[in-house]
Amino acid sequence: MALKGSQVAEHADAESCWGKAYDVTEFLPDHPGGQGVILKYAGRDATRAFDPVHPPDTLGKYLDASKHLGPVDMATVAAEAGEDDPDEAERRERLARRPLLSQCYNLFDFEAVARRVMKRAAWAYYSSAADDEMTMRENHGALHRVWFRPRVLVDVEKVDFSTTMLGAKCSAPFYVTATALGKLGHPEGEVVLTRAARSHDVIQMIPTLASCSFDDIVDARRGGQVQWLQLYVNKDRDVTRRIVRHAEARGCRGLFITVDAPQLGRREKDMRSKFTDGGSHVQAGQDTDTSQGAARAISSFIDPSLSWADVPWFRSITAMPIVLKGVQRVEDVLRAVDAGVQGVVLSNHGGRQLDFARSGIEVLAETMPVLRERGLDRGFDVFVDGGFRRASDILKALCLGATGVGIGRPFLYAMSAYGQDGVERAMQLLKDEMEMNMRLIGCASVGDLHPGLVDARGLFVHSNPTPVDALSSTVYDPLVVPPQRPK
Ligand code: 173
Repeated sequence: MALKGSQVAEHADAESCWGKAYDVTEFLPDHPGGQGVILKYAGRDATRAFDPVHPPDTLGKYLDASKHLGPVDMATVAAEAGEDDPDEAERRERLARRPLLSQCYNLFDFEAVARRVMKRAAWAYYSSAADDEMTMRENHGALHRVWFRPRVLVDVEKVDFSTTMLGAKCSAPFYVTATALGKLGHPEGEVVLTRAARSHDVIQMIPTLASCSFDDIVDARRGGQVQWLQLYVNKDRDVTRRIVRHAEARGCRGLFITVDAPQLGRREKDMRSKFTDGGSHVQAGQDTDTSQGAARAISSFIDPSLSWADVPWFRSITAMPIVLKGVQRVEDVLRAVDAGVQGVVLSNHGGRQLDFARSGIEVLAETMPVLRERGLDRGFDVFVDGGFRRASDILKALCLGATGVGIGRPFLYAMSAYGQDGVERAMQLLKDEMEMNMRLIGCASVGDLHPGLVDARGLFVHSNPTPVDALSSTVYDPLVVPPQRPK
């Protein structure tokens, strides 16, 4: 039952527990995600479906003010679409019966729980990666090719793994890296990560495409808590300048410019889950392209013409340290040094962009000897992310010369499954592992870690690149030898 403008107007003095009504009739054909998904929610409360996948200013920006009909009494609105859905009822049952938080002992446990309790489309969005997902798997697999060469008989009674990143002190050598659309996993979104990061004195990188507004995420900060901004560069440089200056004015202590996403990768799990979304059949037979999904639609502002020539401009508009996020070869690290930025993140975007991009840990092992040889390794921060799940993984990167390690999906999974408590436990588990492993390696502080403590020779050998479950093997029709002729 659609809400009438006149009905809404009667309640113009309503307060906070009231929702808002919009007339999107004329906008329907222009919706980048297709009409079907809007029609599915017509006359119902669409807040929970809308919020996670639309930046907070979307309605203000794309829907004329005359279509903002005003507040509406939620008690008179039909239930959310999906509440009568048996799959959803089963999911809620699984959520209610999920393991106790105390039964999660490592970051993989959160992933396993999240997979069972998250909404299907949200899980598909977070977990998916580009093409055959080779790089996503390689990210973690590569860490299995680095082994320790521990020292013994070192006094490790006291272990200190606090460190400094871009000049800011933090309690551990990992940070919460930027990931988009936090409300897909938790109704409160990224501020949950902010609160957990605060209680652990861990740095948080705020994503451009957060579900919460930038100011909400900054407002959730307390005391001297450190935040950085991850930036997708807008084609409209005035918009970009405004975002950067605002972040600086609000106290962000680093600007991480994403350089690995001139176009968003194709993540097929994500695309398929959108395609089978209940609303999509409304468009059956029409030529509307829903396969792009929300992520591609909301990323259309990203400037694919961004180049090295733009770096001086960024340096001119901000005093924040600038870090290029998504660098994938030593030649480009050297270029970044020349360009006068303060660091790089060796990253392939969690395997979500170029499939067969090498792991960050491999690029790190390629990079650091060159930087050291040229005396460029001091005062230039080299971060790495992708596939890190254990403190031992993080320690391997630190031994090879990384300043810090970004953790993305695992904190999203912990948040999706258990909220703030989950993220805090995930951070604590990493710290517990860190303390133990530092002792066992024979290092009392981060400054004691060095390349001699690892054997990384296997890192560059991609000897078994095809997983047994690869699509190519699933669809492969084996060759056959000629059969015997019948009698
Ligand atoms: O990896 C991503 O999904 C990502 O960076 C992104 C980019 C644009 C919109 C949504 C997500």
